Amino acid sequence: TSFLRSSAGALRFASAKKNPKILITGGLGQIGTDLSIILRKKYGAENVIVTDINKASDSVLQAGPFFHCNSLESGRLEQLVVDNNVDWILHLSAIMSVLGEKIPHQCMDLNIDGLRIALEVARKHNLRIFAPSTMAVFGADAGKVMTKDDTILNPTTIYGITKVLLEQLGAYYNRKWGVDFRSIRYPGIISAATLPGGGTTDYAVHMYHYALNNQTFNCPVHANEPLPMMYIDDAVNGTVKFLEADRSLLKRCTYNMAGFSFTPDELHKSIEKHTKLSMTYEEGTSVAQGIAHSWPDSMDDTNARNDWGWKPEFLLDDMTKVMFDEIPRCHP
Ligand code: AKB
Repeated sequence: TSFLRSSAGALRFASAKKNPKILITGGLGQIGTDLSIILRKKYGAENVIVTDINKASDSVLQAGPFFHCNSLESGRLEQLVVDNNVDWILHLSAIMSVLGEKIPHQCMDLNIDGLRIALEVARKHNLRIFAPSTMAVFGADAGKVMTKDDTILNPTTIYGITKVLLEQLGAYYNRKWGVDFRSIRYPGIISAATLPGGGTTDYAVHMYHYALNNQTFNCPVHANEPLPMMYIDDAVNGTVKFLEADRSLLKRCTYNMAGFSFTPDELHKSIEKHTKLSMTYEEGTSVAQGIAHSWPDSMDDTNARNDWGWKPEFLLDDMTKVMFDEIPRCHP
């Protein structure tokens, strides 16, 4: 039981409200698609508002409230928050690593200005705000193996730089104004429902699709380059656990969250336990390979496990099995 001060200055009784009202930006993306499903199951469809700059499909429109929202339009986000009496913002819209290197200015606009707008709305209206970080905050000098929460953050990509800023700015809003800012450093996320766009770790999702379509995959990442990865069910279940954790349990705003690590060659072998996949590898150092090599091989998530009970369930072969069931179901 606690008292929160609303934007109008009135005291409201926080525990009286059973289900939080949640607004997701970038809700049609890889994390938002699956996260909104599980949050709607828990809290009711009407309590989870999905927003995105892209047009929603008929099935999305039928699943619950959807609003068009460009995260760079501050008035729009604030209006949606006020009109719908929102308690939590999950600010997911962002441009990822490989795309960010192609369009760095748009990456800075969306990842920095979009975040600043969302944090201001959270501050003004006393909201809990979650915004994802990533292993891309680490550079080659962070320590490759079991990279810790607290280490040197010298990212090489503009995406990684914007995410270091996200972590720092969120922590500042928390210190200065008591904003309940929370963030997770995700590894590469593998999912069936949507194709990720513009990331270094996208290669792994593409391998499943190429295997199912009987096509040869030309991998941009070297066969023996390990990267931390995670199956989407672990990512969204862990995220919900983190969002629901009592703030008093959290000893930091941002946590590493790890699943398992693999190389393209190890994923190839896991896929070939089910079906043949013909593969070639790009010659030399592609943009994705350069980025992948600057990231950790594995991440230490002891703090997330100890502070709020994070525990992944999927290993590589479990994930491969589910992906081969889920991709045909999601894309008939
Ligand atoms: C990317 O590859 O850019 C993302 C990430 C690890 O943040 N999937």
